[in-house]
Amino acid sequence: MDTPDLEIVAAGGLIHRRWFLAQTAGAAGLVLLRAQPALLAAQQDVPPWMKAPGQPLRPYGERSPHEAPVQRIVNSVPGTTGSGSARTPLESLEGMITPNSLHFERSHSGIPEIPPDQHRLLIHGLVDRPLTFDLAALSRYPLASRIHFIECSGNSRGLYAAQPAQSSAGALHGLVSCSEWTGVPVGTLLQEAGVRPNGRWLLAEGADAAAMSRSVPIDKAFDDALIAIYQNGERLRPENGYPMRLLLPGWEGNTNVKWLRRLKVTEAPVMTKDETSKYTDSLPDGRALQFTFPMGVKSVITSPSGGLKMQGPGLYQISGVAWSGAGRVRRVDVSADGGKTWAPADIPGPVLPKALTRFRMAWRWDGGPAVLISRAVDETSAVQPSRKAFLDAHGAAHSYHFHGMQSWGVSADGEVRNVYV
Ligand SMILES: Nc1nc2c(c(=O)[nH]1)N[C@H]1C(S)=C(S)[C@@H](COP(=O)(O)O)O[C@H]1N2
Ligand SMILES: [Mo]
Repeated sequence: MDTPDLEIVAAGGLIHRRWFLAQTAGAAGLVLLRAQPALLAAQQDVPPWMKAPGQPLRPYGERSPHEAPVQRIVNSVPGTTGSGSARTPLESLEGMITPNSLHFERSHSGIPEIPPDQHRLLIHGLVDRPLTFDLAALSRYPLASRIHFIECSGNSRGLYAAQPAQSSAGALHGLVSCSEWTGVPVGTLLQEAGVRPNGRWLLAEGADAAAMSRSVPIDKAFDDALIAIYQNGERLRPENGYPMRLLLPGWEGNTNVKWLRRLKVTEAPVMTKDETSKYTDSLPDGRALQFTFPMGVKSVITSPSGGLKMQGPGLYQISGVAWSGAGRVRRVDVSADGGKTWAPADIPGPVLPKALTRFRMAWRWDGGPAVLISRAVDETSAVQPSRKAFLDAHGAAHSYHFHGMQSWGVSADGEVRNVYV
């Protein structure tokens, strides 16, 4: 199946990213991955689904029943209703967009069932004119559409464990998803309300039973914050904040307040329960950092993934996602030998700021043990740290904002496992 002109760029069989260009350009000397010999006879048989008309048209789409095993990974806190999270099965998805039905969910007190005509957003506090908006009013403002990830700052927390947890990419890292969000820039609404000169922060409050609330510096609101009312073209899903949520691109998931009902302009942070009891970062000297807003530069290999089995030696396409709360992903390096040698992955694009970015790398697996790692670099030149470097810098009590590298060990029998290097 292989041809001799594969350009090996790093140990363990990593192949130069030019290989992808050659493939998509249809260049001569194509290296076919897994094409089967033509089964002409089989194509001449008329399958049952060609012998009668198919299913009726549907008013709202459903995926193929054969894809039903692709599910969010649900973990609710025992003894609560709806408190917990459901992770995106990253290993089952491709590209950069998360379908709405598989966007991760994280809720502190269940998903409120909100009739849109009974929901209001109030803007008050240090403003000249307090204002309220309903969904219909918001929908008439000039809308902006932007593709951004949301990542919970508790994502990848499993990597703090002393022993590597045996999980899939989604179970480990699936508290990140990426959508096209459409809504009204928060700055537009604040301008209409007229922020007083001493207005420096916003209190954002949700309409759930937790009244989840966070303080947000007002500069972020005027920079790129949205009141999102559409998600991938349709209205938000209830679990993602219907009818409206705050979207703070690149900032820790928790600040993206769902079911948004109030923005109060204040002089200083309000110190809500959600920002004092959680989401602070312990330091090795016992102190703690509060308000770590942008999410660090990060990448995850989603294929292969823990829990999957390799199909024998040969050519594979390593695939993964990278992102940064600081802007665009500039480069992703991949290693197949546990970090001794690296080569840049192919980034086919689009590459958008604060959005999941797909990378791929061709790999000839020789059937021996290998350790696959990815490392992202963003446009500010921030480099994703190794797990060890991240833990050394933050100390044992830290439990949020993990963005160190993760490694998949591939054994000779084809098992893929989370390993520490
Ligand atoms: N009102 C409200 N907003 C909320 C939450 C919540 O429980 N209530 N959870 C927060 C957390 S911790 C995260 S990570 C994100 C998750 O957004 P998603 O559920 O749309 O993925 O929403 C945030 N906004
Ligand atoms: Mo979160």
